[in-house]
Formats: sequence, structure tokens, C-alpha cells
Amino acid sequence: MSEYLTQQIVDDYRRDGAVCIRNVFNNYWIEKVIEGIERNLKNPSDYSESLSSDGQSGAFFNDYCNWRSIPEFEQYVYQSPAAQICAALMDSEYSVFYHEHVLIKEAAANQLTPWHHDQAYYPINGFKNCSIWMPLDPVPIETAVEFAAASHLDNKWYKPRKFATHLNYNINNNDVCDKIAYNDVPSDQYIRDNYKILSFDVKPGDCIAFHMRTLHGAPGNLSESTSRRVLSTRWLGDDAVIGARPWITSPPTTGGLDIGQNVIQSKEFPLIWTRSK
Ligand SMILES: O=C(O)CCC(=O)C(=O)O
Repeated sequence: MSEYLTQQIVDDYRRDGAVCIRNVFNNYWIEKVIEGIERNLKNPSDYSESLSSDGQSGAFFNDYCNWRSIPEFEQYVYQSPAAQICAALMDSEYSVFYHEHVLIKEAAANQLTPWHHDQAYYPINGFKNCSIWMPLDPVPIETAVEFAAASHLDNKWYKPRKFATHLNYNINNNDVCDKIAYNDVPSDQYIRDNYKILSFDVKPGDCIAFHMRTLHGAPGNLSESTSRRVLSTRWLGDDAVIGARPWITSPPTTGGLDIGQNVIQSKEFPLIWTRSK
């Protein structure tokens, strides 16, 4: 068990697929990640997008897979408590780092994050995985990410949706597809009628850990004055292998591995923490 967790937190994660962990990251990590986000904003990658529904209200900025060129993020990956926390939540011998994702909703950004789950975006199969959603600003409950509790246990996969249009990814190669049936993400109404919705008001230092198969979505940023800056890091456990998807995945890399190979074999996805350490 990690020093940052209680058995209750671990049980909640496994049952609900999302849990809030309070006061995990000290000021050192909060400031470090803010510096990394500022560096990312000054030099966004080709993956970045800045979404604004009317071009006037605040934007929803997204970028990812930049940790190797942002020293603050690299340090967070290797040295922050995130890897250790994830190994315990995943019940894995180790934590492999997959990638980071910056999600900033500027003040009054009215772009929703559509309901989705993450694993179908990735060419990753296996059940031991975890994202650590770390806010760098206070996020009140009305702006908080919402999670459909226990949806990770439904044994269902959902087609990925573009954040810009909320449309499904285009299917471009059914031949290579694993024998997984991909469903349309259910409507907002269906999710609210059929699942307990979990959301957490959080402040810098807290984080939300969630499973990559948990359905989640978020409203726009209702604050007129405060951004909602977030670093989400993606972690994989000892059963994670490369899977085949019928669309171009995000990120569009298998780390140089073939279908079925364990992610630990890729240099692109570093092993950060092991139980024996
Ligand atoms: O921050 C958000 O609005 C959504 C976060 C998300 O989808 C993720 O981290 O996977």
C-alpha cells in the first residue's frame, strides 16, 4: 500500500473507477507542474488544439505527449508520487508511464468535455491502468469532471469522440480490429438515469484517479475569472499490452511494439516504479 492511500481509497477506486485523493501533491509539485504548463503553452505541439465554440469566450486548450521536451513534466513523471499511487490502485507490480495530457479551460470557456472513456482512444488492452487528473486551480463542483460510477466494470467499450465536434472517430481499418465490440457513448440522459454520478470539488494538491474505462465528461468552465488548468498523466500496469483499434489512435503510437506485446517492452513507455524498489 502506498503511503498516500488508505484501503478505503483503493476500494473506492476499484469499485467506482474514480476516486479523489486529497493533499497528495505538495507546493513543490504544484509549482513544478504550473511551470511545465506555462512552457507547454509557449511552445504547443502539433497535437495541440484550442477549442472555442464561438471564438469569443475562453478556449479549451489541449495538448499531449510533450513530457520528454518539458523538463518539469519529466521530473514529475519520474519523481512525483503519481507512479507509486497508480501501482497500488492498479494492483500492479509496477507502473509504466504512458503519456501526459494538458487540459486547460480558460475562464468562461464554454466547451464541454463530451462523455467518453479513454481506453478506446489508446492502442492499449488490459485492465490495470490509471489516470491521475491533477488540478492546478481550485475546481468547484459546478465545473468538476463527472464520472459514471462503476462504468469501468460494465465490460463495454465505447467509440472515441473528438473533443472538437463530439463526433465518433472514423473507422478506417476494421480488418486489424481486436474482437471488441465498440458502442456509441450513451446519451447524457441515459448516463444520468443509469449510473451514480461522482464528482469532486478539488483544489491544487488534490487529484482524481480514474480508470481508463470509466465514462467521464465535464461542463465548461463557469468561472469568469479563473482558468481550470489540469495535468492528466496516464499510467499502465503489468497486464497492459498493445491492442488493435479500427481507427487512428490518440496518441498515434504503439511504442514500436506489435499487437499483443507488453508495454513494458517499449522504450517509449518507461518503467517508473516497481514494488521491489
Ligand atoms: O479535464 C477534462 O475536462 C476531461 C479530462 C479527461 O477527459 C481526461 O483526463 O481523460
